[in-house]
Amino acid sequence: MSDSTMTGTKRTASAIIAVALGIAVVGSLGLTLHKISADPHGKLYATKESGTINVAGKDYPKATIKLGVYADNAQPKDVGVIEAKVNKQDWVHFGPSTHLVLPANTYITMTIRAYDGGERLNTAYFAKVVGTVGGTMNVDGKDVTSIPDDKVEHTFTLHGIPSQGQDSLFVNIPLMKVEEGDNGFLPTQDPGTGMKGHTVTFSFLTKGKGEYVFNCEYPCGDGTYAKFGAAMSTYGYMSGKVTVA
Ligand SMILES: [Cu+2]
Repeated sequence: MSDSTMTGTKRTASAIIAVALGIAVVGSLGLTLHKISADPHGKLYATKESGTINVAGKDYPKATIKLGVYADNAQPKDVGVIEAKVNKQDWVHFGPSTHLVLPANTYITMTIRAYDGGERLNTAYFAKVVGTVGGTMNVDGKDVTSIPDDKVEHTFTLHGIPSQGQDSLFVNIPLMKVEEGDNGFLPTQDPGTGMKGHTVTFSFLTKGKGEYVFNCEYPCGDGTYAKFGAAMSTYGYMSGKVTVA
């Protein structure tokens, strides 16, 4: 049937159907996007500490937060950590949550216990410590400013999204890999992880309120997109949100 033979009623009806279909498509897309961006594990709040610390002549309140990096869903239990919610996919992940909430204008001390193996970074830059107080991080009791770029398991890289009208915040922490032998991971020298990983501690200053993200810059996903697929491109594994509130 050509347009000219279509009656006014029929034309109206097909227009309504087209609009309804459009709403259905956009609506389900919106729901999918909302589901993807929802927090899979809820928020992880930094713990405020008493007292202040003086950095460059200014006093800051203090807060701490702890994260882990695990090779798969079985590893937390293996190393003595109980995860409240197990991930859908059996992938490498940060835990117990990938939505961190930090107080504004505060001296944050973060501890990451990292239990995975690794290889060489694509970009050696991410083997350097960036954005911490003093420019260092502490790895298993030793202060360092970088690690060899072929000893990296993952990175904790915190940054803003361009074009947002908020204070900039950039922190890069390379996480030392656990060496592997023929029968799996070899013991480390770190009693803090029961000799199963590395304990990395660092401090940085938050500025004003804002929404930031963190991700890993070591391509640890599956084969798609040069190892940037799967865990690297799915929210809640190797990336997450950081709300400064
Ligand atoms: Cu990673």
